[in-house]
Amino acid sequence: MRLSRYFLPTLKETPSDAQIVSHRYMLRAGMVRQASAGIYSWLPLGLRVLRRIEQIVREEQDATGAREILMPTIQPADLWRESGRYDDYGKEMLRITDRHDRDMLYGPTNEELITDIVRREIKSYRDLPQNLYHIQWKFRDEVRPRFGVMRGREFLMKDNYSFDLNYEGARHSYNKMFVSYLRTFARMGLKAIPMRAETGPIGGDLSHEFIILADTGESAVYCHKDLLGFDITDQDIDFDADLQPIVDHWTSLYAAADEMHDPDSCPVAKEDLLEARGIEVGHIFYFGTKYSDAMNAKVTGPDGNEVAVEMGSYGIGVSRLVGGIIEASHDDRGIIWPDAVAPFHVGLINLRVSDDACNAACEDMYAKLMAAGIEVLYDERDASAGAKFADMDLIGLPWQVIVGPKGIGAGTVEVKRRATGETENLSPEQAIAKLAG
Ligand code: 5CA
Repeated sequence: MRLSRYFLPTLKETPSDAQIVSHRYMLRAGMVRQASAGIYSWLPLGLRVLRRIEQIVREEQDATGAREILMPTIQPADLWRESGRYDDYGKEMLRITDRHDRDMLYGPTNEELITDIVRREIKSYRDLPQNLYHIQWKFRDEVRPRFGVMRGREFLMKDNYSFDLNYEGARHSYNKMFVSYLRTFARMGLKAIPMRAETGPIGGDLSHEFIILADTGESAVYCHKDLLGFDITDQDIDFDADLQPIVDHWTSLYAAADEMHDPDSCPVAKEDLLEARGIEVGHIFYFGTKYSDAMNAKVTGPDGNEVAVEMGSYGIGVSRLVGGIIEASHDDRGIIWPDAVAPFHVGLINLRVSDDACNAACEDMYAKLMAAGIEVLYDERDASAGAKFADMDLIGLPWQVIVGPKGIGAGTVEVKRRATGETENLSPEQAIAKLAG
């Protein structure tokens, strides 16, 4: 992508209304613009990151055997009257009336709608288990939307719903999501801690939040320091096998929120206890028959009797993750994207667009990197070196290739790793080999 033909409205000044670093950098890097409080437009660079995150989430959901669907954003109120949540949800729910005076709402979550789909189609225990997810915009009319996309009113969520015949099946579905979440966040370059949680308005009696660590996080977390030591992506997981040992292993290392942490009964020895701050990026719930009882979602069991299906729901804050990753990975010059979610892999900087040799070297490099399947953002604007460096550091692509007249004279380009600032002078061929490797 040539920067002069891209839409990247970067800002030099720090926007005054942005309180936290991810919000400031997302505005400054031209990733999003606010449409209304807690409601954002995604500009090209931001959208690329959002899509990357979404795709990792999708791949890891699919790997568990879950099936993707797409439910609408607008839902009929009647389904929520059946579950009793139409009144319970209060002002957080955006209520809409259509031209026929029917009560509708912009979905804050989808338990009711999915239960309606399943109760119509699934009649026998033979059709269970089912595990369906979608990645769709939600709306919650938060009292105080803040921190940019981290606590928005409109936000993108992956929500998955499991349907099982009995508790054992439901527990297995829960464990699948538990393990899948560890992998999902690890693939994004994040350390995520599963923490026993309250169930809130979703209901039920078993729930874990997944917290990524960032000094600026809203929640205080206590856990065993070894929780950060595992790498689950090394393991080949069979999602049909018993996953309880993996879940037990992670939960045995204890993680609790500030409100739930009691120093006197904490099972972790003082020297092993890690006190950190984090951001909730995922939340999983087992709630049994709460919705299936209320909405009459039953199947015929093996004994011929009807039973309400056992359910769970499992959310990931896809748009929140964009901000969360920046909170976890940045410096005072800008964002440092983990490779897996970076909007482009390489930023190619042409330091002198008035110089034929620089242009020729850049064009050649650009063409070859793209031919090698590497995504490149090529800064060929007629701007100062300082402005180009500042923008490239701000938008945080993992690699920079800097091409200037001096280097070209000596037959080299400079390759810089954004995260460490380490640079190397390489021939263009060596640089391509390094970046493609
Ligand atoms: N139905 C369940 C699970 S599918 C549910 O809605 N869970 S939730 O309320 O915990 O939301 C799931 C995830 O969405 C959260 O972990 C969080 O990462 C994200 N999220 C929730 N509220 C917001 C918000 N206002 N802005 C951005 N992300 C949010």
